[in-house]
Amino acid sequence: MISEKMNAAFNKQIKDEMYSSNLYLSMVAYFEEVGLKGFANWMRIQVQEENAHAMGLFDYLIERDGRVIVEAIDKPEFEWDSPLACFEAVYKHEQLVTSLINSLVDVAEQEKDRAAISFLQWYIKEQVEEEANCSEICAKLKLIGDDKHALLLIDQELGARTFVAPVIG
Ligand code: OFO
Repeated sequence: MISEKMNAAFNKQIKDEMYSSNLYLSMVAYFEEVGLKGFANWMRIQVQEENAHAMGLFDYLIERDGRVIVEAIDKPEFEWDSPLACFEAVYKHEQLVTSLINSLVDVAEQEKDRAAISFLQWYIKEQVEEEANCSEICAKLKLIGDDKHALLLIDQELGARTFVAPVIG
């Protein structure tokens, strides 16, 4: 069993992960529109990762005899001035998600839900990786400035990213 408060907090996080998925899907469309297929590929994989994060919480809630309520998701942004502006938005968003995961752990601690605290450790570690990945790409984009040739090299590099289904929990 899971407490009502914990159940509601999990449902909110499922919604927030699905928002992340939609935000990155919107970024796929942006990168496709500007002809950066490698960046678009990186974002497509990010969409799959966010779906996996949401489903990890979804399945966990069911396993704990909770009740999943699928909530409406806000419309994400869809326009950015440059690849750097887009990745800065990703970085900012992932920092927000880190704070949301921390708040979810706070609820688990208040509820003395040891099982949820243990399960959520995976998400805490994942956020470190999520922030590091986009911060690294932001740094590269800042470094190259207006160099289009270097941008295409980064595009090629990001085009090689493949999806590896995460083992959550
Ligand atoms: Fe689910 O980690 Fe990004 O948002």
